[in-house]
Amino acid sequence: MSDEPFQIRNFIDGQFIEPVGGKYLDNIEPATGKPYSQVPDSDARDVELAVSAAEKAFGDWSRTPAADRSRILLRIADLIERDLEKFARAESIDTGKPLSLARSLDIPRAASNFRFFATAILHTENEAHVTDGIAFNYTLRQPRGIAGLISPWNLPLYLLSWKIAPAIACGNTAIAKPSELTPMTAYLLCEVCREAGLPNGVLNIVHGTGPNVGAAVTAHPKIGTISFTGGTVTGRKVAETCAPMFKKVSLELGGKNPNIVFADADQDAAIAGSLRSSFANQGQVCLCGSRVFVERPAYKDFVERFVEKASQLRLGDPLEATTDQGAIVSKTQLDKVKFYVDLAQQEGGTIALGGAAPKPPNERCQSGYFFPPTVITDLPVSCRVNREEIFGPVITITPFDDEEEVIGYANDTDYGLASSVWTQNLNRAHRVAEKIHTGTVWVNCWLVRDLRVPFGGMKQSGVGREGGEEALRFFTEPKNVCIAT
Ligand code: TXE
Repeated sequence: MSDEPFQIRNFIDGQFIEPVGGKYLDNIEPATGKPYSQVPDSDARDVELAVSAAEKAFGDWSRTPAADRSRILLRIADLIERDLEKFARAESIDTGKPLSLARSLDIPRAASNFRFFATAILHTENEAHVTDGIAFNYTLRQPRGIAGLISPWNLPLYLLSWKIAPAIACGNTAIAKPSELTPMTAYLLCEVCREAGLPNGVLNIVHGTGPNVGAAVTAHPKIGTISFTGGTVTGRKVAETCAPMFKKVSLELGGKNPNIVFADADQDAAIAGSLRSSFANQGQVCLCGSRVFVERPAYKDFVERFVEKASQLRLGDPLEATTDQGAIVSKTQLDKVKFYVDLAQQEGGTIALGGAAPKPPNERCQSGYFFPPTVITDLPVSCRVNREEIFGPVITITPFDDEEEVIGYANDTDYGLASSVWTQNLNRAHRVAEKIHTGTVWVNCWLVRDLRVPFGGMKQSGVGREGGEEALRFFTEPKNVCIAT
């Protein structure tokens, strides 16, 4: 075993190659705070190589029959499942999330993303319209060309596959830029794609920072379609670059999601569901319900029981089987979480649970980035902690007195990604779901995902929808052919 850290390579034209500039960044393991590998610090020159490869591959790939594209994507899904443990371990080490979560959620969902789109393209329907006595119109949905796919660090393989699968299933070629914080599973995916027989240049992965590589992908004139998932601040930069170039853009951004618990709800289910929606992946999921609102008659009991359950979540080394709460992805993100907990106390909040960095879970994790599940009460609804995305294991719980009041609270945010409503009153469930301004409303559940439904946010949570038919429409260009009769 050499002393040199393992160096990830870019994957361009079916080959693993060094960055043109020969520079690398340390890839830090969140659980230890120490580098465990290196990732290419690529730049626009590497993006140019990837564009050439994607351009060269587009002709044949776009003309490949859907059944053949489907077969390759199904093979990719099978190989991800074959190598599940290898992917899950890499994901856990890279992100700090519990290995159990990577094994049960992230990696299986990545395989299902490939499988879903591999079969979806076999059943697409194209419209036809007869203009009486004059013409016959039909719609051709054609691949758009090279797609630029930029993904974040929180669900690395899950969100990257959510973009790669539909993009290439539709006959496009792709240049993907994973987060520089969590590159490992993207690297392993390239090995699997090559083994599955994906032709060279169909998928190219260029590793590196946002400003050096992400910005180059976004600005490249030959990359006409951009699918971005990340923070709202960065999403705005992507949109500003794409707008004057008339690129097709999908933005899946941040959230500050309401989780509303009515007094008539099944409180056991609401508490169990709220624990997951509050602290899954250390609260680093854009869909987490970080603003909990509880109807006053149930409020005191909910807070007591929720805090008790949350105190039992086991914070530990992500690689240990008993761990429920792993490490925060980076020192930067940990500092952001600590900042908001301090701010909450300045804004008058009460720390009902957590609130301070814990002792390291073991010797190996002495210098890791850990923060316990934290519950804050007694905050004003419109304070900064209740308006700004924290993206960590920190939630607020606030009482409310009636439906109109809580809908006002829920909608009083710049975001509009997702929400949960817990009630056993069916009429109220439909009424509230209709009035909440979010792209997804879960009733008596959270993170139940059906890949056929449109998925995305309103307001500053994003533009466009991914998933299902929406994704197939996003990654294709409809052309109307009108034939005079
Ligand atoms: O996101 P960034 P980060 C939120 C969350 C988090 C914040 C920042 O609040 O604290 O975003 O997280 C690439 N042009 N979400 O730093 O910076 C970057 O390299 C093109 C919500 O991860 O948006 C990475 O690959 N690309 C989100 C990707 O963009 C650029 C999940 C995301 O990085 C770029 C993650 C640029 N100028 C964070 N700058 C969600 N909705 O799930 C950076 N990138």
